[in-house]
Amino acid sequence: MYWCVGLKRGNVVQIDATLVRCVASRFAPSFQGDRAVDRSCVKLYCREAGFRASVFFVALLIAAGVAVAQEAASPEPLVFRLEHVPDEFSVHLYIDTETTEVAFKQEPEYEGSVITRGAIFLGSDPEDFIGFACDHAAHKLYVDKNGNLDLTDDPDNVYTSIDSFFLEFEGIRLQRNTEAGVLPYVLNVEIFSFGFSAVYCTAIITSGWRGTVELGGTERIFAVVDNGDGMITNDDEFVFGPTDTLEFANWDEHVPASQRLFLNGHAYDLSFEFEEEDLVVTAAASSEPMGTLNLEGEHIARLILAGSDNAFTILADSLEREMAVPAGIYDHQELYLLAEGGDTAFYTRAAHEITVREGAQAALAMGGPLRNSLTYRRAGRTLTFSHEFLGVGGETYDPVGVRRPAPQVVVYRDGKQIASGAFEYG
Ligand SMILES: [Ca+2]
Ligand SMILES: [Ca+2]
Repeated sequence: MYWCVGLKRGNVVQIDATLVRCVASRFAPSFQGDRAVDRSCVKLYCREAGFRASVFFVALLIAAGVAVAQEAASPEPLVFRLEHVPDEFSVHLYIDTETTEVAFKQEPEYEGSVITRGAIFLGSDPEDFIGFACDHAAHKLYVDKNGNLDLTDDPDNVYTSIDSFFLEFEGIRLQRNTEAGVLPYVLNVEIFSFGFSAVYCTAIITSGWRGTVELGGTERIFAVVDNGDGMITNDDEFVFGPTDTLEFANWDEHVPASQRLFLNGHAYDLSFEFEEEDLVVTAAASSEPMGTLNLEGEHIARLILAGSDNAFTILADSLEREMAVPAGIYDHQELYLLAEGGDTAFYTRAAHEITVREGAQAALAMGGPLRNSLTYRRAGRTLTFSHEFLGVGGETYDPVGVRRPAPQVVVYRDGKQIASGAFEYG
């Protein structure tokens, strides 16, 4: 005799009756296999993993027993191995050339006289920085990779600008001693000087860990970009690769990292462990105290919420007017609105504090419909117009995705056109 068992919506696997009893006794030792024969539907409770699976007994079907053991195990924590990639990302690091005194004990002989010394901060510890010195005339950057304030004792620590005019240094590889062991990071640094004194520097981290995962009911690219301390916290970033659920969103989505993720209605506790150069992510399904977020605006196609203090990072792109979310304080909001017809999207980012309490309702006063707002400023004989898209909470939106022609302004006097112009982007 054969049975059919469905342990996961939309994913039916076929087994025989012997295997049903085997699976049942494995997950619920008190389960009596014979009872299953008398009932049309039996629920198996897994005490160890805390999950519930429904077993539906239906028609005579062909056996495929091995698949069942795998399906039954799916509510176990999911484990993903993400590979280190050196140059996929672009996450800014704090860099300081003014207030942090980097007094090197030993420096190379520079070619020029204009030298910029500074600190690139990795992680959230203010003591944890990488010192560097830039010799502007030579277009060279010296990096104190081992952090001993000696710029002459680090192998492979001199970088030449990739641009003959600007100071742009790429592919700075570091082996960082972190609490999670020695980990690889790759940075790019740019230094701009205006005149003799004003110097502006940027540092981005381009390395991270990336893999394909099945989370929130969808297979997708998932990456973690760590800011250099080997600990994954909300100072870091997650990157979700594009899915086909939103046509406009054909780019990678950066969201604040967290050890708790709520992805399209699925809550996970995440833990991270570095194994050699890989990052192993464990995602355990979790049940959380929930509240309701009322979306007051319309046309919201994607919502990202995040917070500090172990808050969930929420990414939702299938939205209800009343949305169940884990209770918590969310002080980071990002919204994408999709215009009717779906060819133009609008993006906003805000930092309101929204508290969602268990069993209670909270309001998100953001979203469409958008209003056009036109303001002007007069300076002498010149009028400068500004145009903004405003949401229901007064938040401003930028158009993204398909670029439409910029709005035009035409000025008339006594019915006669005297001036016209288009808005610049930004
Ligand atoms: Ca050194
Ligand atoms: Ca970190």
